[in-house]
Amino acid sequence: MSEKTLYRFPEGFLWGSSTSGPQSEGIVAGDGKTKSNWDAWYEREPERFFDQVGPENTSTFYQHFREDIQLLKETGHTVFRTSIQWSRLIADGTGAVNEQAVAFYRQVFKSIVDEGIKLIVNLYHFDLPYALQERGGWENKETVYAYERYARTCFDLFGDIVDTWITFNEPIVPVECGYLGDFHLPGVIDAKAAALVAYHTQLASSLAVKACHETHPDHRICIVLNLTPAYPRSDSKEDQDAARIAELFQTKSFLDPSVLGVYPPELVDILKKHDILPLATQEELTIIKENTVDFLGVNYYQPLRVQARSSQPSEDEPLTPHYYYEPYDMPGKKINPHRGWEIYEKGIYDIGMNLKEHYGNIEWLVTENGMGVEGEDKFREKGVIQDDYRIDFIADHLVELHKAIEAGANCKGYMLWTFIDCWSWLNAYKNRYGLIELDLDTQERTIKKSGHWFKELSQNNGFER
Ligand code: BGP
Repeated sequence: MSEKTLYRFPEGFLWGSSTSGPQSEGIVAGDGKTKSNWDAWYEREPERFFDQVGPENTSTFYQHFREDIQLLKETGHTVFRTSIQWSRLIADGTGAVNEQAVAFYRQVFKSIVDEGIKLIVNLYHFDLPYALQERGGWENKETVYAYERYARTCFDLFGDIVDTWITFNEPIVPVECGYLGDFHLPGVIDAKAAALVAYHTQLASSLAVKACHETHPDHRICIVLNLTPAYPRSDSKEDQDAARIAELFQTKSFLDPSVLGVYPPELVDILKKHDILPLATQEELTIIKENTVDFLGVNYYQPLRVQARSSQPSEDEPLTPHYYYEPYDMPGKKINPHRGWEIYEKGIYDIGMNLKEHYGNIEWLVTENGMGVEGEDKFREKGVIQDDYRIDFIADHLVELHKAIEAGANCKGYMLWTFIDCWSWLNAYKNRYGLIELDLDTQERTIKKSGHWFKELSQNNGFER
């Protein structure tokens, strides 16, 4: 029999999971929540959502948070991240503060902290108050300043309980899915708007960092990015160029200004060439320069594989990132068939090395990684879902993370997506990600095999295999 290896993590390494307000809280009559972009979209086109399950039916954390926080303990959490819903806290994004929401979030945050769990609170997880979307959303600079006010309000209202914050989750996703595709509102193809939305989001993030440091100098604040490395099909110059440009759009567009305080010159040149460079004032660029994040959250699910284009762009081809590269469907890749995402564990090691070598070895946490699986019911034995595939998925990634830490990566924790099966945007409840099963009919919660395994992982600060 081959000998087992022990993967022990550095002392104080954090173990836990992430969720978001819009994916977990749900809506209860009389709770004072106003409409978000997701609520409005579901009202308009429920058929776009898997099984027509919309955002009001998310995993009822609003009613069950006490029980859920106990479940965090039972699954070994030492860290937990959720988000405040802007549309719940501030009527239509700029109106009165909803006192019921204040009471709700204070109770939730206090209960988590009282359990000795490190709490990280995100201000924005794809959920814009719809009233702001109707006035142009992130294309309108008004949204930037409304967000800054919202961030300051959160620091004021909750800063006595919460000391670790996130400005945005995966800000490139609403840009790609809403302005270069139709998976988020407004669902248009408009590269100029995409560039403007990305710039305004970055400015808002930097303003939140500034506000946090001004009002609570002892607090720490980060941005969460999906730092998917871009891997070229081959060593050819064309494929290498494709990968470099893919990274400019997909990762460096937020990573560089957030961590280094400046945009990559090559990205600026490309946007200039296409005449879509957003107008930025010197004052705004100084805000971005002077207000970089204290640490990074990294979401990692899949690599980005690219190749050079097979044909030249036509005259009237609209500008999208694919103007410069094509996705590469690598033969023989390992895949999660339910989500259609490649599984490539080494990506997490490469992220760690990239941050070490090019971003001053900034401190980071894995803030999302996980495996969404459809039809988990068939894995039930004696009432418990035997999700060995999830345990293997986590362990395989942790082996690479461990290697990265040994090679000097400054990673301080691992957070799974997610602790309980939750609603996932257009996919609603199609793919289940949780350590805990959620019965949609009864709202009953049952720990899966992975939840018990995760507790041991946390208690032992590592695992053997
Ligand atoms: C991330 C989001 C999460 C979550 C996760 C899983 O990009 O930050 O909100 O949804 O992906 O993806 P999906 O729900 O699309 O399967």
